[in-house]
Amino acid sequence: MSVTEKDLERILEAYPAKVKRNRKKHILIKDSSQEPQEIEANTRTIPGIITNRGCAYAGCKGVVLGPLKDIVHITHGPVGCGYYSWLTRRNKAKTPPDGKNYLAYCVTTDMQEKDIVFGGEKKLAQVIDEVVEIFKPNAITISATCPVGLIGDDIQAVAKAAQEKHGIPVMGFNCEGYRGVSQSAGHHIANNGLLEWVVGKGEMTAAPAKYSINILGEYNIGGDSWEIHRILEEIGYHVIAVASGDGSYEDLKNAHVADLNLVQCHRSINYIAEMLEIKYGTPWLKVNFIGVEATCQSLRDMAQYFGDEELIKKTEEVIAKELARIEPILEQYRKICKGKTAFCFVGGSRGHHYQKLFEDLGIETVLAGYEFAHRDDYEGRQVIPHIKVDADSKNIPELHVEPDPKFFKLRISPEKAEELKKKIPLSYYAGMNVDMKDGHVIIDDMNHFETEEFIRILKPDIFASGIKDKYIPHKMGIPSKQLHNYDYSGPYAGFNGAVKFAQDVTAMFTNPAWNFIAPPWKGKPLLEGQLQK
Ligand code: CFM
Ligand code: HCA
Repeated sequence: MSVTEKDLERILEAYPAKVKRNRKKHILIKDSSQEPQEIEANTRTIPGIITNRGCAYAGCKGVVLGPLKDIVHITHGPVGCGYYSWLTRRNKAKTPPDGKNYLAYCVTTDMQEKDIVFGGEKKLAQVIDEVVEIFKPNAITISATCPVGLIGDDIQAVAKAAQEKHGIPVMGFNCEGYRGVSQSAGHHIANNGLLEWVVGKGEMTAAPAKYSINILGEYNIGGDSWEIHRILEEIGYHVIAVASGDGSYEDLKNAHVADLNLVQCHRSINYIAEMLEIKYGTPWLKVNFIGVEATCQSLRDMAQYFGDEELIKKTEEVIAKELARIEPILEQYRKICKGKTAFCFVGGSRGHHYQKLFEDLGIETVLAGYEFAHRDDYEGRQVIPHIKVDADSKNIPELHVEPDPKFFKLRISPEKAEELKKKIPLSYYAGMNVDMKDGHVIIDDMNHFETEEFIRILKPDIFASGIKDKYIPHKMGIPSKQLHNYDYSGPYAGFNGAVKFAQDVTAMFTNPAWNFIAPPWKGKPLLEGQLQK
């Protein structure tokens, strides 16, 4: 089953002319003879369309800052924003011996009408005092939600005064929901703040061990980063900081001394990776620990980067051991998964990353897309050399960073880093469009109407996406897997994660419940049809 240009035309026909013109630019049928195919991305969703996107606050507080466990994150705004970003993402964290893990708490100023009318600054200052008294955290963040920006509370002034009063870092993030067109703008705001106020503030002046690395853009959803740690530590890497899954203010302060930055989710963290390269000369390497093949490739790229014979040997040993352990298990699941098809529509990197894991199991991704990625996530950085083409980069000012010569001396030259990047295929970040097969659909900011239409045509065996659209395919009789929070499961990263994923999707395919749901196209006429008779 595939989608033709005629099918696409028919789907878009339902829209008013202007909307049709807009949406057409966000949908591609992959055709490698046309490479590079351009797609429109990171532009405003048309009002009235049911999108899966979130807001700048979600990207800043929910995604990038939220997982830092020794910080109390205050949401300044009415209660809903804090409440709905409270634990739903399933970013896990272990409590360290000092007990500083505040992730289970939802701290908000709970603004009321009175605060909206007379201003919320006093209330915010009071909440900070209470937080310091009760928790004594290592740092505090304040994230502003829409009404705060509209009434003009000066959260930066409150943060500054509180920092002086309490003697701990208090960081204000102006991530009001309406900034930018999606959560992507919030990533950028959070990245700027972390580089300005956290990274580089630690005492370390040199890497504490051989092969010291940071893992950027990994959020420990369902325990992913624990599995990645397990593998890396066995090979002999030393992880200084993770941004930001199971991460902490204390670790992130010293991220500037690492030899190499791994970039797992490029979309949410590329700004920090690039600023670290400019300021401290730390090169970054794009990795993907989702999928067996992808994990092996990433480990090999890392070993190549350091170029040490011992490390290359140890990497191969660990890969061989892990594969010998998991391959026979995966082979059992492949018997059921092989030949099935999937839709893979997630935020800004998983729509691409998870195709590798499906592929490991013999499942082909026939439609994929991102909610809020930028063009470079689709087309690849080879094609689009810099993210400045994008809308939110115009709205969110770049943070000005200067090279710090002390750290440059510790590293390989930028020329050598460039040379290495060319040798290591994954480090040149190839986008989704590069990997998808001809005839398959690539779609940006897919909405609920289009979801139904494409399901009707392609009838996938599994639909992978988020909570907002999960029940559309369910009602159509198609199993649906959340790839944001993994429903209640995980980890899905690395070798053990691949096994867990195989087990979960196989259980979905074999669940007899689906036999009791008739998709609408197989059943009775729809209500409208009956009324028209
Ligand atoms: Fe990066 Fe993420 Fe994603 Fe993302 Fe997100 Fe997420 Fe996601 Mo949900 S940071 S872009 S803003 S990989 S929260 S852990 S699952 S949409 S694809
Ligand atoms: C967010 C967080 C989210 C939402 C998931 C979903 C997550 O964007 O604010 O819509 O299912 O991963 O928790 O992406």
